[in-house]
Amino acid sequence: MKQHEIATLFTQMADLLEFRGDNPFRIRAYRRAAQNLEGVTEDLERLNQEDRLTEIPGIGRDLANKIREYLQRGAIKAIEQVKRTVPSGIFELLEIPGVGPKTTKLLSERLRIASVNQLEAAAKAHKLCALPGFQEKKEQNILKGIAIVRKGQARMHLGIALPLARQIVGLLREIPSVKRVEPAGSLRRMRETIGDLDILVAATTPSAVMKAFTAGPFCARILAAGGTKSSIITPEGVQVDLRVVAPDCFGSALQYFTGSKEHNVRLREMAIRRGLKINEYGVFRTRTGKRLGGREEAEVYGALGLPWIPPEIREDAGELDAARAKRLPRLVEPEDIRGDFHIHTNRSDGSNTLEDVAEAGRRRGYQYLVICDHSKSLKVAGGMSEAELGRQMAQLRDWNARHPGRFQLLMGAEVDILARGRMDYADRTLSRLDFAIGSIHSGFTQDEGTLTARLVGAMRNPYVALIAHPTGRLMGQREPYAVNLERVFQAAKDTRTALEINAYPKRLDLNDHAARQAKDHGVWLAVSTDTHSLDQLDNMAIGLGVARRAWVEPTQLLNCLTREQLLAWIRRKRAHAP
Ligand code: DGT
Ligand code: CA
Ligand code: CA
Ligand code: ZN
Repeated sequence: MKQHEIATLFTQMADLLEFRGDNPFRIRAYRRAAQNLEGVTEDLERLNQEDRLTEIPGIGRDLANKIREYLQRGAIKAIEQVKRTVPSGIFELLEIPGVGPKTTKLLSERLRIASVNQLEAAAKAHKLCALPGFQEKKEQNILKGIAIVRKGQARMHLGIALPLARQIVGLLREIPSVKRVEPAGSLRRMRETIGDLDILVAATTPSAVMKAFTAGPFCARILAAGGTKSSIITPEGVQVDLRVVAPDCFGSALQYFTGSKEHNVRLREMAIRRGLKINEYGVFRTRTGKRLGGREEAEVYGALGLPWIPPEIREDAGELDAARAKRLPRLVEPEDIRGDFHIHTNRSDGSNTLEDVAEAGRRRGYQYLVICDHSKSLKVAGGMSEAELGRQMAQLRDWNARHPGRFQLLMGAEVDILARGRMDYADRTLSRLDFAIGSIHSGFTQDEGTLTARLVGAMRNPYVALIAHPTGRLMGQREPYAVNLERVFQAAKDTRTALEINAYPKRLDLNDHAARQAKDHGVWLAVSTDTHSLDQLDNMAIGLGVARRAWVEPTQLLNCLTREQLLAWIRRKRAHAP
């Protein structure tokens, strides 16, 4: 995780230098270093010990020294110095979507704006319109951006919450008297955003756990510290609630603190009707007070005659009725996943070579990865001409030939959907691919009819197997664009096109709610990670969380097909096309 911290610092440095009007080469060097650091999969400490930091692309002697300094002191002097020359409110301004270093500079020089509040006041008073290049619209966009940032700051996405929770759980497990540790709350349910982390511990001496927790490296501030309950704030500003219970109550406490609140309310009502009482200490007979269980979560559900319900669907959205009728879905599991569909390499805007990506996919035990770099129109992301696509295809076939076996690469492309659903490559080119993805990367502000027609048009193309990130939202940055999802689902069903659950933590697109609707329409779904650097292959777990929250079963998820079945699925779509 150190590489992400350093990459963030380097990006900050580039923004600050740009704000100050520094040398463009220096700015670009920091930006490139930041991007390449995100793609580093080897342990940075080890690279440092072996004096191999300069092997990272874009890292020369000077930047290597800065990385080393960060590994040793947790800070970089040169960056701290530059930071001191800039008012602290400038950092907040740079967080606002659409406000880059150039705009920030202009705002600061012309209007002396140095904080989000000042910017908000100026925009509301229409003072920004006077600036060169500013129009009414941009003023409105800035206000929207401020609202998005404020909304986003209140809750974090799973890409932040999951690694942090894993780290804390790992440290707690090392405390001697600790028997069991599980994250609970919205994180265990894999909600797309998380308010705070809830962690449950079973231990014989709670005081020792509390002490270790509040003295741990992840505790920056203590909000409350009691005998069995405490709340802290981490250095990142995240609240963590810890509960310690006796091992005998772990199951009932886990059930209680996993929620959702609505699910628990319904469950307790069911219990009361059966003469039972459920709380965090166990299941009891109301009349006699006899305890029926609570060590394991399944005992709580079992006492009500119900099968155990997976946390991801505990939202009071029909799961209790389904459990009672013994019709719970058989949710997709990590072991069902045989491949990933949307992988970028350094041919377009990814960080890794095709070889490295292939190795990583094979090591994960997959049967296939679909290599999908950008198509020619998307120049900002290094979109490929037909000739480049041909070279990649040759390289891919060559890799497959040199590595016969269970795992093989499939040739794809993430092809831009242009006006009226025309694709960025001609059908003749698309027909040579194993698997084409259609994506909208332009015209986000078009009206619903236009955007929906583009998606539907793309799905009618026999070679388009999957529509990527169907609503285009980016949490904290961009609202979904206007599409009529009902019509999209219908067209996906009619044309046998799959819809993506993009697992990139800021996207999660389709989201849980829309994915469940798609599933109910009989549409095929595919979880894909949209990997740009190798560690992002792990986001499969997050995408799987969305699929599970959407009640998706293996029979409707493309990832569960073997390679042969997938190729047959593609042939069926092609043959079916109008
Ligand atoms: P969050 O943190 O906003 O993302 O959502 P949760 O679900 O993690 O909510 P949180 O942290 O307030 O509480 C964790 C769990 O504890 C919650 O899912 C259910 C349980 N819980 C908390 N307060 C109550 C309550 O007042 N009544 C009931 N029945 N359960 C509660
Ligand atoms: Ca919580
Ligand atoms: Ca909480
Ligand atoms: Zn992509």
